[in-house]
Amino acid sequence: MKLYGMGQSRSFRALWALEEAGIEYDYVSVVFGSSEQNGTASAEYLALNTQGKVPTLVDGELVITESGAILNYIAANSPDLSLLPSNDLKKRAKYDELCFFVLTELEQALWTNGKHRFALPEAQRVPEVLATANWEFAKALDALTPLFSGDGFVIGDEFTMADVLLAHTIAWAESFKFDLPDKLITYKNKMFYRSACKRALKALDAASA
Ligand SMILES: N[C@@H](CCC(=O)N[C@@H](CS)C(=O)NCC(=O)O)C(=O)O
Repeated sequence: MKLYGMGQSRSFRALWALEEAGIEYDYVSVVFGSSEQNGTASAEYLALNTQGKVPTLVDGELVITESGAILNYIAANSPDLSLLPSNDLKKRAKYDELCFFVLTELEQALWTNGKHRFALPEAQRVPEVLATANWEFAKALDALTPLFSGDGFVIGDEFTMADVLLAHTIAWAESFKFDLPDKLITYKNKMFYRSACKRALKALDAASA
């Protein structure tokens, strides 16, 4: 498989997932907004990812461009069957619930904050929206925290791709200097301490060297 990504953006979820899954891959570090080779605005890249975003995963003829879908595809191709609950339907429902919550509630408030501080073209930024985005993030966090023991993994008693998604999103919130409950920080640190995550961080360093 070939993964196109940039640093610890959402593409890091996919890089970490590939390491957890034990799948061989090539990692291509892209340059945002550039129309040069490996730039997200190049015709070659836009042919793979029409939004010019990361991550993009290519497996033969198949191209996938949403981080949640990429994690599930990687897990489904792994010899480690526990990365994506599939036999136990109730466990799978809780896995899907958590992933959709992270992608639609928790992450969106963070992303709105990032878009209106630096990611959108300046003319599109609305600074007044930041207070609302921060309030929405705190609300989503309040909904998550009681459901989450802080010990072990987020779904059942085994590591799944939901842990990649949640831990990456908490790290993102931490880098944006959001207030986070200690138990979420402890959980994120434990997940980032996994050897697969460390290998993914090393692969990033190697790609940018
Ligand atoms: N829903 C997409 C979002 C992808 C996304 O917005 N990626 C950001 C980096 S974290 C990006 O490529 N931004 C560049 C841009 O918006 O031009 C996913 O989860 O994969």
